[in-house]
Amino acid sequence: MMKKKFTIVLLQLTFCLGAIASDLKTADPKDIALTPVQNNFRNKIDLAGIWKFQIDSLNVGATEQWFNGLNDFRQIAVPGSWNEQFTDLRDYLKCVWYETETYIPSSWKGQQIFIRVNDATYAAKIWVNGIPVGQHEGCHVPFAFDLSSQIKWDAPNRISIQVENILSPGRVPTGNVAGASFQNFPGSNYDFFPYSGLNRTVLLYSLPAEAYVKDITVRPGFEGTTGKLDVLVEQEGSESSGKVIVSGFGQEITTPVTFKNGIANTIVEIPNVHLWSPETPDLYNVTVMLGNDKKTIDKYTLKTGVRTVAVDENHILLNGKPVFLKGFGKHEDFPVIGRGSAYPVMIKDFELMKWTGANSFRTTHYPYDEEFYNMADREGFMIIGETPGVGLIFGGDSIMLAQRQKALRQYTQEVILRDKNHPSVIMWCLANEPNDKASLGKLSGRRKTKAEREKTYKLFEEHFKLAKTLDPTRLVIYVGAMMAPNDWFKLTDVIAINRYWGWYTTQGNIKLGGEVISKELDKLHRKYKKPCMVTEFGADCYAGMHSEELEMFTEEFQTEFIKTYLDVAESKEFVAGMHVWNFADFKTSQAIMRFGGYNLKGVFTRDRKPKMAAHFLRSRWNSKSEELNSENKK
Ligand code: GCB
Repeated sequence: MMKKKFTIVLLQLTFCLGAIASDLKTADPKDIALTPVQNNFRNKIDLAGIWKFQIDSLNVGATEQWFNGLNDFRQIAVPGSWNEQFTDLRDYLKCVWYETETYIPSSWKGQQIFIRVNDATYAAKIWVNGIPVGQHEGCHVPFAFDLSSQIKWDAPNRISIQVENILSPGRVPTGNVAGASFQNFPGSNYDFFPYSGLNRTVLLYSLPAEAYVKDITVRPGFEGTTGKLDVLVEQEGSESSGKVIVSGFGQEITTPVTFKNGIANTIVEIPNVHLWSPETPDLYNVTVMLGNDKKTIDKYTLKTGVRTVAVDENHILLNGKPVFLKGFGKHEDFPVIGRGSAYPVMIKDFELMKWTGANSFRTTHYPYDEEFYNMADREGFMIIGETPGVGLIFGGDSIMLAQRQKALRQYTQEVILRDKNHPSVIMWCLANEPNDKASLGKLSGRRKTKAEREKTYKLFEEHFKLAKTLDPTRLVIYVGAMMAPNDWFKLTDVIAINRYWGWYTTQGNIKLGGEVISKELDKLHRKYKKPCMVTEFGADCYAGMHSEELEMFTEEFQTEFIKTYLDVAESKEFVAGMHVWNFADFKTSQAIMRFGGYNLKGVFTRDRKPKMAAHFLRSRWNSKSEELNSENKK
């Protein structure tokens, strides 16, 4: 009897596991190309609010069919990181389940219904009404699935999302790397807290069933006073005709297009074009309509700008003229919210960046909520858009290495698909401080042989080739620290380095730090003949700590450190940008170097109060002499 019961349970379990493994589709990056919008042809519902939440530390939820309803749940706010909302879950990174219910308006009947999760860090699986929908791996990038066949009409629909953020050497960013130089708890091999869960909103949206615009790629350029927008449209369906309408500044230019195999391409000329720049962040509407004069099937409008980006030996050129990038590396990080989207904080950050006189930032160390890019487009900020490629180690176990390579390829595709039409994004950063060590266990161990180094170079080169193929219009960089050979800079458009001479090395000696960075920049430029940027430099500062003589951790030291680096940059024509690390103090895993579990290199505190360095930057970046200096460099 016992044996029979056991066999039945086993069969049920096998069936259940089988169903889960085979029925969860993997997300198709192509489905995230266009941000869901509301218009006459498309609908969307934002599922932000209070959801049910249950931890599943033994990972039994799928076999016990928690997708049929959570029984022992607490409440959680979405968006938001679970680590900040619960007193007992700060360091918990294993499996959890989220659940919510929603009606789908009957007016959506006959349309294709999708779900879009804007960030589930790190891996997620979705069920709707207990039916498996799909899965995605990777943090801070959206994914979407077609739910049309799983939903119920005239009844609530249960949406169940399982998420886990287990740190692993095979994931990107990497975690729990044995023998890594960075030893902390939780074991992130990166210097920001591994905030987990549904950090951004979840949307339901509908698309016309007959055919819909799946992707629009706008590549801008200009000749003289005429703008040229190369517009590529991809549709899902077999509609043969459509039009592209470009409008703005009193003009409306309509171009009919014909689709062949679902693709249409046209070049729209804009006379007397308004170019996008930090001083004039002028945006055009690009509307794509599917259908003919009698019937419109779908319509999608995006905002974009006309501008070009290039480099010469010394400068980054925006619209053919040198620009100097003044700004910060940042984080999406705030008390209680963790890495969750919080638009008041975002607006405040833009206000504070403008207050300092900054004109750019890098989305360290992952792509941010899409609203950051919309804001930057409108406010005239130049963005270095970064993938989550942090802690990339080009060594160790070959299976893990292959997993990391795969993850970076996927991220590059997802990030470019999502953000390619933003004029504010002038550069892609594929990786922050990749590491070329031979093995994971002995990170400071033996150097690679020449053959091994050549192999790694090829692996890294693949990512640059992919980025340039997907987007030939932007600059592509990686940000180098000491752990990678300099010849990787052969791959980049701009030499970008993170340096802390005077802080982690030559500790406390800012003057010496300044001399070292100066010589290093000269050497790099002499060798590679490319414009250079210091994409990170800074010192931790405990707000309110002071000293008469310069002393580490004080406001005076941080200010002097930043000033010294800016002075060095100002003396060199080929330095095209300086990004202070960091805009604001932020949460990290616990480590001896992270007082209270914070990186204190912010020029603002975590709650956005200015330190002395923020006031210094404000006077420096807004001063006439600074403007003259930037002018002279041109
Ligand atoms: C770096 C990393 C950044 C760290 C920073 C620091 O080079 O890119 O993630 O937070 O140094 O403060 O140590």
